[in-house]
Amino acid sequence: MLLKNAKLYKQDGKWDILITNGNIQQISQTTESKAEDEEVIDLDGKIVLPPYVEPHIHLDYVLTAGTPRWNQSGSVFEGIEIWSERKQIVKETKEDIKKRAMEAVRMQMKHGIQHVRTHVDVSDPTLKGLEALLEVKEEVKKYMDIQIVALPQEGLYSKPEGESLLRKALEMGADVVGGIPHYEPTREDGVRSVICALDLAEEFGKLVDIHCDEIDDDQSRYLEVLAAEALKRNMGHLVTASHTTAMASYSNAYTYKLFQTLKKAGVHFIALPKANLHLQGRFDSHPVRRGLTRVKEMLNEGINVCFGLDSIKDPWYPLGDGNLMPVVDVGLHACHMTDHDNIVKALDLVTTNGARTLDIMEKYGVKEGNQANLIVIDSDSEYEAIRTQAPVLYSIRNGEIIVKTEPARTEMAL
Ligand code: 17E
Ligand code: FE2
Repeated sequence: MLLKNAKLYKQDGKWDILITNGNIQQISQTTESKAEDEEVIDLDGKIVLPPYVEPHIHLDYVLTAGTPRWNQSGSVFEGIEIWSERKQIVKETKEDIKKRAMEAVRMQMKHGIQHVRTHVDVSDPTLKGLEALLEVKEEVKKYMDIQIVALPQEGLYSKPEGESLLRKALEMGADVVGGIPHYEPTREDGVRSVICALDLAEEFGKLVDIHCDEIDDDQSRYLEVLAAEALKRNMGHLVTASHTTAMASYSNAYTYKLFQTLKKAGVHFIALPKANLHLQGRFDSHPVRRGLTRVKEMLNEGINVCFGLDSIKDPWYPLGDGNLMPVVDVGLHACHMTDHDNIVKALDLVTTNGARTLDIMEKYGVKEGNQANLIVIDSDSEYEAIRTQAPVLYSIRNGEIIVKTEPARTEMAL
């Protein structure tokens, strides 16, 4: 396959991308198609990027909002209560969970995502959510790479079997150790849960991704524990802090100190702008806090931050269709990143920065010699791609077109 006249993301000029045997053989400005029957697609200057990365979603929760009830307060904690009730009331089979997850994977695929990190609730002693997602991971691997985080959603120390379930989940094949320290009964339990996650990650050779300080409480400071411990163990590059919304409420003086540890530790951050604008500030009267982590400030300090969606119609968040473009749009607004420089590099937040977080950089990127995994979006400039929320025209994986979308056409009198 030959992709002609591509604009490579953040590069000038028009490029031809020659794909053979599923790999990017050559990227040059003068490629002639070699074989007679070569499929040639003229991209007419449209942007080619590596596939989008969804670093944080809960595929076992998708499409469950409203059963058994809707989240009235809109808070994180009511979401956890509803999910816990649902597990008692709605007796789903593994197949039911797979069906919902598969629907969500197809939404993500349509929007150019080929790498996903999903959390899965391992508070449920049957671990059927994990079984379901392990099967989904295997069944969709031709189209999507999925990493699975074992998340003790109801807290590691709220039940005696918490730790053994987490350990079992890792033995069964979860890729990443999760945690939720701000939900543990006491501060000490929260600290213990972070240490436990790092211990298990070292023991099993896994990554770490903690739901960390997803609360509007300036006293919620598990991030410093996670980062300092990761630094001591020299494993910061394998560790991710998700949400970290309490950082929006920390004083600037404390944040200054915290950033010194974060920079040394090299931990990754996932901000979930749509989900957390919805979930946070729910206990405030005006002025209502936005409750988003300090994305711009961390990026300016060289700390890796990416964006994710978190939810598709679940007890925490009622909307979402798998598309990361609106997440980028909302995130830029909410984080005061609507300056020109941040707009033109915004797609980093859902490509390279996500890939760094998932620790997949070795194979990621539109480069000669890499597997031909890429997307084409309907825009010829980085700036316009963000302004117009450019849709994905092609998603190509291993040299094959796995998604093709015709742009919508409108006729107008003017
Ligand atoms: N679980 C949690 O603790 N927080 C969230 N935002 C979601 C699930 C979606
Ligand atoms: Fe989450």
